[in-house]
This record gives sequence, structure tokens and C-alpha cells, in this order.
Amino acid sequence: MPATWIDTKEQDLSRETLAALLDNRLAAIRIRTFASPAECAAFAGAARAGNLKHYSVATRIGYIGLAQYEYRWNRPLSDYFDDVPAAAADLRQVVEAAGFDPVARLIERLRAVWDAPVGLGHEAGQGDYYAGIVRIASEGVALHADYAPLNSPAYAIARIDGQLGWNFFAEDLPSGGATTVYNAPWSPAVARGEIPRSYDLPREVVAGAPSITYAPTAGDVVLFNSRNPHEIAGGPRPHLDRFVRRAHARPLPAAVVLSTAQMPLCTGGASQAGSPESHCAPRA
Ligand SMILES: O=C(O)CCC(=O)C(=O)O
Ligand SMILES: [Fe+2]
Repeated sequence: MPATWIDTKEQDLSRETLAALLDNRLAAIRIRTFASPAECAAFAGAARAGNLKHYSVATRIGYIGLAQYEYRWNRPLSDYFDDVPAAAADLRQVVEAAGFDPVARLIERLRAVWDAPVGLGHEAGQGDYYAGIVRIASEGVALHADYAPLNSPAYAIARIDGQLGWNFFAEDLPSGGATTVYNAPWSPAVARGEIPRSYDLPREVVAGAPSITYAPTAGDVVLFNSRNPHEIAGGPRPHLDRFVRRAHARPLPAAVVLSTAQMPLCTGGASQAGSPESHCAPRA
């Protein structure tokens, strides 16, 4: 697909910039000082002490919570929703220890500018989507795209018309860790009934495309249109941690919903039940 950006500067959050980002006309929105230094430190410390798991891909990527990648092929969608409560309990533990809930805060910030409902994504007959994966990706993340109509055709979120990735950065890195987003909206040739590979994409898909590279500055949230292939450079020190909270904002008929259906990897699973984010459910 041809490039679509009319501006590659990072923008402030407003109704207009959010709509333009969903339409893939802007490269990125940065919400500066989304969290205070004390909140960042508390969140990073709580995440380090959390129930950390690792994706089964070559680069070592630690995470707390749940993503859909490993539920994507040959698994009923109920497997994903069965694992949401335990993942939500792992996240709640971090949020409670930190005394700071980035998902709830992001929902508030989006509600303040958006005139349609904003809340967690919900799958009829199954439950809420999980929102808010915490990631520790010190070795980088390979080129991939996150777009539910292609990645998750069996889920309700396949019926969206725009998808954003958002990340809250709790720690600065001395170097490395920057994210590059390429304005080459992902449109692979897909055979009927097939779900295309979305992770570790060949470089040809972004050849010649306009790109931006944004820095993971502690305290900020950066949003971008995740149908654009994107990658994260590794830092020089493999154990240097970077904490990322992530979900996607996307409009359903008249709403913005948050979910993490699209992380390119993994599986949840833990012990307790209960959802920390039920107060974020979409308003009727
Ligand atoms: O951490 C980042 O900057 C981007 C992570 C990512 O792949 C996403 O949010 O979809
Ligand atoms: Fe991504």
C-alpha cells in the first residue's frame, strides 16, 4: 500500500490528531509526562518483581500479562479468553504494587478528547479482551505489523477500521530501544482462510517507505498506527530492562476500545482470577 502520512512530526493528543492517527495520516502522537518520575520508578520496580514470562521467539522478550500471537493459529478463540483473568490478575498485582494504573489513565486521557465511548474491547459470549501487556524488550523486537482484520479474522476486533499501538515507557535507556515505524500499511496477499505471518517480516515490505524513529522517553506515552510495520532496536546491554505497557485503541462502530489482541507473540496463564480493569469496560 502506498504511503499515507501528511506529517511525520510527533503530535500532541487531541480529537483531531487521534482521528488522523487512526486514519494513518500522522506518524505518531506523544503524550508527554503521562506519568511522574515517582510513578515511573514505582511501576518499573513493581514490573521487575512481577510474574515475568518470555516469548518463544529468537530475541528474548519478557512480558507480564497476555498477548494473542500464540493463540492465533489453530486455536479456538475461547483459549485466549480463558486466559484473560489470570493475566489480568498478574497485571493487577503490578498496578497495585506500583500504585499507578497506566491503562486506566490512558482511557481517561482518550475519553477527554474523544466524543464516542472509550473502553476495553469485549467479545460477545466470551468476555473482555486483555489490555496492558508489560514488556521488557531489551534485545529489541523484529519488524512486524499489528492489524486485527488480518491477524485475528475470527475475533470481533477483526471488524475495526483503524488500530493504534500505545506504549508507556517507565524507564529511560542510555542508548538503543528506539522504535522505527514505516509508513507502508501492511497489506499482504492472503489466501482465503489463511492468517498471514506478521512477525519478522521481510525487509521488502518497507523498502523505500517514509519512516519515523521515536525515543522511549520515561514518563511518556507514544501512540502510532500499528498497521505500519515497526521494529525496536536492541540496547547495548542485554539485561537493561525497558517496561512497556501496551494495548491498542481502535474504533468499533462508534467506540475506541483497548485490547492486546495483537502482540506478535506469546501466551498468558497464571493463578488467580479477577479483572483489574472491569471499571474500564466500554460505556453503553
Ligand atoms: O515499544 C514500542 O515502541 C513499540 C512496540 C510495539 O510493537 C507495539 O506497540 O505494537
Ligand atoms: Fe507492534
